[in-house]
Amino acid sequence: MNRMVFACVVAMGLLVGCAGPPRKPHVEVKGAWAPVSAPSARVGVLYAVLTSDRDDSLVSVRVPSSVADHAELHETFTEPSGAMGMHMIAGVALPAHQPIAFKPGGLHVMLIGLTSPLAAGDTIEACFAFRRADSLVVRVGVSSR
Ligand SMILES: [Cu+2]
Repeated sequence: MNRMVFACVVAMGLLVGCAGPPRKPHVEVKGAWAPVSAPSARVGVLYAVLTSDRDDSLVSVRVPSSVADHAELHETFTEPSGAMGMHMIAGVALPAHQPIAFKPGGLHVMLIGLTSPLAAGDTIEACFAFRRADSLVVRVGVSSR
């Protein structure tokens, strides 16, 4: 009898140990790059492909004030007239295991108020913040690709 009680206590201890808080998603950011900006440009742009292993969303991207005043999440759209425009969005859904591409003509991170032009070979450290996953600091290379 005593032995059974002991066994149950141990089993419960193991269960509690396994329960813990639910695991956070992990987001992978690949191929981050920024095009070289024109000498007079006051805005720049960042691209990357984000893949989360659980449902999550990107809520913001921050860059050092030495690079730009701030960064915004933008989406490009085509008006019925065929003209292209873009607007700021509050966040980007990252469904589990689905790569979400930030690319020319689509989603992008807009750098507003560049302190100096983005030159080939520069590296920007951008902080990607998510609804659930831990924030990630991503090294973004500037290239003319
Ligand atoms: Cu934009």
